Amino acid sequence: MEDKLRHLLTELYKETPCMPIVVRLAWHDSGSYCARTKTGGANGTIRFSPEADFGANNGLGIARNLLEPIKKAVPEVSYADLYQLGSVVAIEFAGGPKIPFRFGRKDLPQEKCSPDGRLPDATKRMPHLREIFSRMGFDDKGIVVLSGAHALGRARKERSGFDGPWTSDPLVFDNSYYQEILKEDPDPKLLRLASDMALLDDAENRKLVELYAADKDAFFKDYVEQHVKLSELGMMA
Ligand code: TBV
Repeated sequence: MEDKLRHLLTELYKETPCMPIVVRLAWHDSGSYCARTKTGGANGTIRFSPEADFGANNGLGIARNLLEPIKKAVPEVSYADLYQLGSVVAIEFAGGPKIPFRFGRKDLPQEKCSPDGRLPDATKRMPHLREIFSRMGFDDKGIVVLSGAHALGRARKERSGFDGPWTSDPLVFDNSYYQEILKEDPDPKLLRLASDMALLDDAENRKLVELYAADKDAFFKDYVEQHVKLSELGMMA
């Protein structure tokens, strides 16, 4: 099953370069996790209303529709596993690290949709990001590392209200996100959210940003660890 899924996902990315929005879909499914109540997480409920219609999830129906033929071709895979494997294959396809993958996420029913408000607000800075990410079980390092996924993709006015890519090649997964946010003279064509610049607010976090900007291998190594954790939130619940 894994080989067939990886093949179909790779064929999809060759035809339609939708890697960024699939990464965002997977993160918004798993990022609803609450470690205290053991609710939410990578459980496929993002495809049901009301969760599908939350403002933070605007546009993600596009990613779900692109993945649906793969679910039809391999019906034994759960949506939760398909979204997370889709993200892992997308990152690898875009030149990022190979991320180990485990199957076994269970799809939960519509009644188990997560409440709204569990994903971060792009207009806010570190105190808000800490509150959101610590609920999932991440510390500051997790926030800095996972934000590097913004090497991929762009914001769109009609989805989030923001506009533009974070890096000059939004279909390549590398450490360029960190290089861009450190620039004193930012490229006016590139996007910087308050939540991106927040990574420079604390000396410790800034040091990590500087390390990742200078050392792609260090970024990839830490990214793999944090991504596996993100992709498995709620899996054992
Ligand atoms: C898109 C918000 C992966 N993220 C994205 C948008 C916005 C944010 C644009 C949506 C649109 O207009 O279509 C507004 N990004 C945030 C916020 C933070 C942030 C609030 C706060 C820190 N993002 C992310 C993680 C991951 C992503 C953990 C994956 C691991 N997000 C992501 C991708 C894209 C967005 C690949 O959150 C591009 C999608 C940690 C596309 O091109 O369609 C960064 C973090 O960082 C918060």
